[in-house]
Amino acid sequence: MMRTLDLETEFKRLEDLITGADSFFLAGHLNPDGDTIGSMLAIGSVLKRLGKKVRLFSQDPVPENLRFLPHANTIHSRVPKGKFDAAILLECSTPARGGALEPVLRRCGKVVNIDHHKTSEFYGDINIVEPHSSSTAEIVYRLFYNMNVNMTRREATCLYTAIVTDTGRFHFPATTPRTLEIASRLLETGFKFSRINDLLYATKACESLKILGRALESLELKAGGKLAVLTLKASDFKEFEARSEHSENVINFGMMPPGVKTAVMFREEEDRVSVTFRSRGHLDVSAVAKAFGGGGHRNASGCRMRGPLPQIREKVLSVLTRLLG
Ligand SMILES: [Mn+2]
Repeated sequence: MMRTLDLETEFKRLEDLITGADSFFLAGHLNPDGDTIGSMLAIGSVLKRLGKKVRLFSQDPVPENLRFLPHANTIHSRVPKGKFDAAILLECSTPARGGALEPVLRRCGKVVNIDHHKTSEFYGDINIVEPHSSSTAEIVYRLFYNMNVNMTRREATCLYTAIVTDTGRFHFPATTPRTLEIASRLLETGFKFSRINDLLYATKACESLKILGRALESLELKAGGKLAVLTLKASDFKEFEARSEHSENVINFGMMPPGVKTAVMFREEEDRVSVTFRSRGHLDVSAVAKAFGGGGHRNASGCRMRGPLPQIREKVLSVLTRLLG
């Protein structure tokens, strides 16, 4: 495809833009993750070292577990005033993924789209879209490499965090020999990667641990062991003074019992029930979520439904057991 063949040209055009421009607006997607925040901080830092004026933006706040990243506090959640020579959008399939960016993008000379999602809409003046890349950070690494940037330890920390989180600790299928090679090059800068892993993976709020315990107690296996069901009631959250963010990633534990093909988690909220799905292989849980008004990816999806928990559970479980039967 032309778009893939043009990638090197696009990299070159971005290099030229960086050389010629003085001010940059950087933004990532809503509910930012490690890849978005890490990539943004690394580019921001390199641009500043090149003497550029840089403004970092995320409409939603930086998640608590990523606030240790160098200069994470320089990411603003208020749309800046004034003009910029260029905007660089990270991981936004469309500009709307970044929130209310339109007004500021109109004040930016050029728009650059850097992404590894295949759903990207090529809306930029420059589009560096690499769906086979494990993470946006891998693309950013390549940009720095082409530019002969000597990365600092802090910049390497940001890119490493982006890669390790987006690959699920080098676990997801998008992880390639190249991903590991880049991680290795980043480690060579000498940052304390064991400390970073500790902060990312061995540090958990007490509320999260309590909620995880309650969710695991609720685990049920259905459909001959192919379906795992986790249930969290509103009273569980109340008891531990926990919020819904404390149950993030709990669903993944449902996929652990041998033989499980699909996991579903029900989370009772004030007037709704949030339902999260995971699957391995070909079972498309995005279709299930879509049938109930939600969406997502083939192996990870979710929806929110109105009604009492027992009825919603029954409805969803009957669809899933039928699919797995
Ligand atoms: Mn990503």
